[in-house]
Amino acid sequence: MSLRRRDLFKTIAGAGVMALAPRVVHSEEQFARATRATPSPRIKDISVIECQPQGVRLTVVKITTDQDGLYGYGCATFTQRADLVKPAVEKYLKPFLLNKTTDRIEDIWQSCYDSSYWKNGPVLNNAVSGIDQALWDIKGRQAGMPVYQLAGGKCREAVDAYGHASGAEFQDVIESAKQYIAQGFRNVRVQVGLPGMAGYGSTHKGENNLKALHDKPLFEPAYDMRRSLKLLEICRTELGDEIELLHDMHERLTPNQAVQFCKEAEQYRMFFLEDPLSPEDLDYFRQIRQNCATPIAMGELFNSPHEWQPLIEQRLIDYIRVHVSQTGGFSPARKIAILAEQYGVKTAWHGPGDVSPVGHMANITLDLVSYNFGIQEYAEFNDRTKAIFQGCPEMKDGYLWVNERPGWGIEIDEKVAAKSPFTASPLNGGWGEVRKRDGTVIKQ
Ligand code: GCO
Ligand code: MG
Repeated sequence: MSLRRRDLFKTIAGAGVMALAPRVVHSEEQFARATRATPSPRIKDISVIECQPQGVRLTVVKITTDQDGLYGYGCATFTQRADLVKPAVEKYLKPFLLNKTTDRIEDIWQSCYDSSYWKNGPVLNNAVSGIDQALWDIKGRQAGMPVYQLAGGKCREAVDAYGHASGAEFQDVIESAKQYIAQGFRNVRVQVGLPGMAGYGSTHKGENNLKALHDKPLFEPAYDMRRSLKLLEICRTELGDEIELLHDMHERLTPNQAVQFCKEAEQYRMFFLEDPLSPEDLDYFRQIRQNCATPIAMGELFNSPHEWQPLIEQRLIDYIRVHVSQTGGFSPARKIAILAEQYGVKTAWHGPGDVSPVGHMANITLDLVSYNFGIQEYAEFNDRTKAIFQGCPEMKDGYLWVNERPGWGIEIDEKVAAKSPFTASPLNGGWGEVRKRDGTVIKQ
């Protein structure tokens, strides 16, 4: 037996791989038989499952292999442009991948990412994410292990999460927060409505005195800034010191207002302030840092390494919170987590309703295996979602628990999914515009 061959033989027989091929290999002959008996699975089909059980469009990619009953699911949800992700998968990635082995996840990720020449856009990244996560699901199913085991195992028992407290008036937000606290949550994101305006995270149907020069949804950033700061003051007083407060600024203020907001908010000792700036204004993070120590979370709109790398490496943020499928899936997100760990930055993956339960399981897997986990955003699954995606992560006392079944642990009932198709909407699931009173369109 040659040296190389002997080393390989030892590896196959080693404890780590035993779980993948639960056969004890004693001789070269047995080795040959074992490897013959377990050929690499090959990609036989790639399909796209679309559904809308909870108001937002969800997209999941399914990879079927040539091995009986071996398949996997990956989240590819980009709800505002959902109809574009499906052809990106079916017309481009599917012909590129058919008959390739499912064994080589990293190689497939790199070659898919590169195959469009132009890259790092939301549609293509989501399509690649669907493939990447489906391959991790398949590998977990082959191993008979949840994906968190393949990524090194748990750093913690369960995942500390935050709920979305909201309301039209300050007291409504306090009541909503108290409901989360009563369920065991230690962390709440608080958002208050703006009378007669289209604020983010909360609605308020009331009137205001502003005369708008248009009939579109209205928003005035300066007013939002003052009302949201008041909310934080009230929450800190009424919810007490033991509760962690979070707030999503949703890139709605001007860069200078964002600096003011973060500076003023410092006194309320928040868990974090989220997305104070838009990706176009990243250089202003330095000004925020120079003015205050409010913890900053950023990144759900990021698609490219050129966006997250400098912020992490220059320690300009405290939490990186990308939308995992927007960055291309579990594989790149794991690399982001590891990069961030080196710089003392924690994770807070984007986890709203427009992430499928498969994607939430990928988030929770990253939360469990990353030492530098910070917090997880939590969105409740309704019964229709749970009927489609069997095995959704469970929430208990403010902690999210991973499903312990192999892969992501989720089975999709496609017949039930077909009963919740994308609903017709004038903008086809896209967002409309929000404008200041003079008619200027603003970021939302
Ligand atoms: C959040 C987000 C979401 C996004 C939504 C866009 O932090 O939860 O900002 O609510 O607005 O995911 O589709
Ligand atoms: Mg957000």
